[in-house]
Amino acid sequence: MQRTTIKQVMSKRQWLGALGAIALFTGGCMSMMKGVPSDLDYSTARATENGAFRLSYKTDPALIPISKLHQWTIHLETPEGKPIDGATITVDGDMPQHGHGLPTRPEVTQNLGNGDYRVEGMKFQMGGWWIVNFGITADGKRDQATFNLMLK
Ligand SMILES: [Cu+2]
Repeated sequence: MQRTTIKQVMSKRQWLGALGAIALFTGGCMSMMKGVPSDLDYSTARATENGAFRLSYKTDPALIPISKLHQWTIHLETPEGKPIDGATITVDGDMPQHGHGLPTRPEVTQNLGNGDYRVEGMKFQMGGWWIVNFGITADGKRDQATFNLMLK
């Protein structure tokens, strides 16, 4: 088809749809990046929402791979910095712009001691903005922390 013909025939909405399809084809989730809030906090260590704990994470490998199973190690401590062992921790991930979560069900599989915990089953199937949420129950308290990730 010739360009002039398309312009005449297609409505604006169709054009946007076609452009979106092209962007998705060429850039995957990158086409959605324009909707990512500009003030997101990408820090890997933070206080939990109600301030009950502090939580941080490291990934292995350090550069998070796409579509590949990998491990995280999280570190849990009191607001004063004392490591907490024996916590019950749940993991979940989501792409807020896409309405889908992780393809896996990651779990904390081991308390490594000194407030460290191994998380297995992490896998992100596409680049873009992800949130990873940890629900923590420890010392008779319950709190959660959400981390933002921008994967490429
Ligand atoms: Cu997605």
